[in-house]
Amino acid sequence: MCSDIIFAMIQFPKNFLWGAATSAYQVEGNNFNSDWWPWEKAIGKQPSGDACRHYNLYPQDFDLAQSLNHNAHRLSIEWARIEPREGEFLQTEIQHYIDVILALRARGIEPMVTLHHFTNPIWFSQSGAWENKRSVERFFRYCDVVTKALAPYVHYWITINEPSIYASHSYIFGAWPPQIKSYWKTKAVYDHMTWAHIQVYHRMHQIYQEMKLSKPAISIAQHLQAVVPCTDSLRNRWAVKLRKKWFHFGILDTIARHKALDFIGVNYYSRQMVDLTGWGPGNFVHEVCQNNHTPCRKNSLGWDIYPQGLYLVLKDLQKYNVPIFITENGICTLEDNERWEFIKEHLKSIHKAISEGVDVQGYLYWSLLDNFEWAEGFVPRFGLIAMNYDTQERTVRESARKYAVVCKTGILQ
Ligand code: IFM
Repeated sequence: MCSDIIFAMIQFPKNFLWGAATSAYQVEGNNFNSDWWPWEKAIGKQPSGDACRHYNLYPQDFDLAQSLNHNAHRLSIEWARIEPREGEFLQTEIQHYIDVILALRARGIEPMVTLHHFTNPIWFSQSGAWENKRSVERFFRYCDVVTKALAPYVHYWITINEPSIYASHSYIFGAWPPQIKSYWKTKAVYDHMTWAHIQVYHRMHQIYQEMKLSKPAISIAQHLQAVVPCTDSLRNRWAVKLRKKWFHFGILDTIARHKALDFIGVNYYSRQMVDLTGWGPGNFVHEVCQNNHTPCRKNSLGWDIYPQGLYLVLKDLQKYNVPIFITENGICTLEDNERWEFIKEHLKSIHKAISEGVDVQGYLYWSLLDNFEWAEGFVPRFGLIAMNYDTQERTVRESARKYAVVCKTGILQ
C-alpha cells in the first residue's frame, strides 16, 4: 500500500490559496506561432488544434472556477502570441492577457502568471531556442515588456515552468521538440534557463519598484518527484543524491544563492524508483527502475501515485526558508473517484508538512480543465472539469465539487 499516513485535524491555514492551474498552449487553442504547432503536424501526433478554446471561452471557465470556490488560478502567457516575430510585440495580445487577469480579479480569484510553459515562438526555436546563449536576453526582453504591462494586476509570477522537464524531454529523451539527445546541450539549456530566471527576477523587482507597486512574489515552478531507492546499496544512494541535486535542488540552490527566489512553486505528481544496474550517466541521472519493487496504484499514464512523497519533498524544501505553493498536483484518470482520493491524500501530506512547520501557502490542482497533454494528446484526463472536445461542452466532475468544499472551508473532512 502506498499511503499510510494517519491524520487527526485537517484544517488549513487562513488565507490559503485554493484553485487550479492551466497553461496557455494546453487550453487556448490555435497557437500557430508556437514551436509545438508545426512540430505536432510534422511528427503526426494528435494536434492541439482548438484545444479547449479557452482563448475565447475564458470568462465561462473562470465562472466555473468561481462557482467551485477557487480563490486562485495559475495561467500562462503564450510568448508567441505576444512576440510572434522577433522584436515585434503585439499590444492587442498584451491587452488580451490583461483582460484575462482582470476577469480573474473580478471573480475574486488571485492570478499566478507563468511566463514560459514549455512552448517557444517559432522564430526563437529556429535560432537555437534555449541552446543559444542569446536565449537569455531574448526571454529577458519579452518578460520586460510583459511585466511592465501586467505588473499593476499581478502579484504572483512563475518565470519558467519545470525547466528540468523541458530540458530532459527536449534534449535527453528527444521526446519533445527539437528532439535532441545530448547531455551537453541539456546542460546548456538548463544553464540558460537558470540564468534567464535570475536576470528576469531582478528586472521584474526593479520594474515594480519603478512603478511604485508593492513587491511581487516570483519563482519558478519546479517539477519534483519523491526519489526512492529500491535498495539501500551505495550506488542507489549515490543516484538518489545526484538526481536530487541535478533535477531537483541544483537550480533552486543557484537561484537562492542569487537571491532570486521569493517562494518555491512545486509541481508534484509521482515518485521515481531508483535501482542502478549499470554505471553509465543515464543510470545515475535519469533511468527509472521498471521492476515494480513496491507496487502501488498508477494514473492512466502509468505514473505511480505516491502521496506521502509530497510530504518528503516539502520537508526537503524547508531548508530554503521561503513560502511554498503547490503550483501543480493532479491525476489523469477515467475514474473520477480516484481523482478525489488523489486530491485528499495529497492534501493530507501537505497538511502534515504544514503541521511540522513547512510554510505551504497554496494548492493549485492540475488542471482546471481536461486539456492537451503534450505528446500524449487529448487522451489523458486531468481536469476538475471534463471536456467534450467535439462540442466544447464543459462538465464539472464530482471530484471538483468535493474539492470545492475544501476551497470554501479550508477543512478536509
Ligand atoms: O500537463 C503537464 C504540465 O504542462 C506541466 N506539468 C505536468 C503536467 C502533467 O503532465
